[in-house]
Amino acid sequence: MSADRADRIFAALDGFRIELPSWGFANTGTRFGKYMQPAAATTLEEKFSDAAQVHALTGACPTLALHVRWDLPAGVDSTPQVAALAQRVGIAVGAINPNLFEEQHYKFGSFGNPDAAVRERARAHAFESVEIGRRLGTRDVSFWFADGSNYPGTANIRQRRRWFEEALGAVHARLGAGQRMLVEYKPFEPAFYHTDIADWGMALLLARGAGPQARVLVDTGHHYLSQNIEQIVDWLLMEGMLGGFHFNDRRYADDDLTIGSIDPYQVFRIFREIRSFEWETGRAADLAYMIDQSHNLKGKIEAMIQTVVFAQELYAKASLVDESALASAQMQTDLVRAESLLQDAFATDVRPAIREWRAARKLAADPIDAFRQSGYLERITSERAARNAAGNSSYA
Ligand code: LRH
Ligand code: MN
Repeated sequence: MSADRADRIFAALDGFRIELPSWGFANTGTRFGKYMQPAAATTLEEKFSDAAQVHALTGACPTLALHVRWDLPAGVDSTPQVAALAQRVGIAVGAINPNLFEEQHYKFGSFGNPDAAVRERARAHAFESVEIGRRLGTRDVSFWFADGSNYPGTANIRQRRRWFEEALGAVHARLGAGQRMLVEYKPFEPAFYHTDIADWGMALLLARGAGPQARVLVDTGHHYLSQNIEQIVDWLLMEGMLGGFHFNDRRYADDDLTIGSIDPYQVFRIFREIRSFEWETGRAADLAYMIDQSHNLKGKIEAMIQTVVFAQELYAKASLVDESALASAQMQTDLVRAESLLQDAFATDVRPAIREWRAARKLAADPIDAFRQSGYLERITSERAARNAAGNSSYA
């Protein structure tokens, strides 16, 4: 590989950071059961400890996203303990994700619930989540809503939009100067007739309506299979409304599989559009790269290491595209030349250069192998197995 290409990869990796989800280390399941892993994390301490392992081995994930009800049982009163833990472990707190789903009172929605008392409770949780973020000094409060309906005619879609606009505006008013609110869309699940924030356009209008510190979050698993996600990314970038990503992979729906396990070219195309936007505008896009996966069958820490390593490889490949050569090929409608600039970069084996980057940054050449040699898994398995064995794995 030429020195210039190796330099591009080194520069790209030095600037690449991806945030880990605390819930990716915990025993999560599907509708058809939860398979308990003896080494899975249950306490926030364990989630931070596992995240520190992944960061120590990959050098690319210094922050951990938290889900309020799952990680801060005492809400805002948990913040001093969380701040101390993050300090001690050396992993900073990342995006704060409110839980506006799961609890019984959210059966018919949260911000979109016809019951004003429930909408009030949802607002209170959202306000507390903003306050948690402010006290922990984190930037993003990341909102996803399960709100929607299962049967035609059972929900007033226009009225629910008006309730969302009011509530999101009220939340925005609570943001501190350095905070952002991210609005995540999803076309379906758990609602199977309509979802109140179902696509990028709805999220864009609601975020823009909420205020200048609101942005749209793109979860790669939240699209119909035939949608062109990188085109949506380009439109949101041009609107200045793209806040970040939840990366994962899928074969069918919101499968939350590990990045690149099904369609690695998809994430490559997204990274490439972002780098093309940065090349065109001459400025870095202000984006939060985050992982949102649930590891039901793979070992959770190995799945996370594999995910970060693969994201680094795809980002490195995207950095190899010569954007100026591509721009002229596009203008000359030299389709084959243009396409091959992407395919050549994607087909480039960047792993030797990444191993050199790891060595130069005093990181393990092979993070998965280093993890397997570390004995960490054996240690936490003996510490956690008894409690995880007691865990409830049934759906019903
Ligand atoms: C919803 C979602 C959302 C999270 C949840 C864990 O599907 O993508 O981002 O709150 O997964
Ligand atoms: Mn998500």
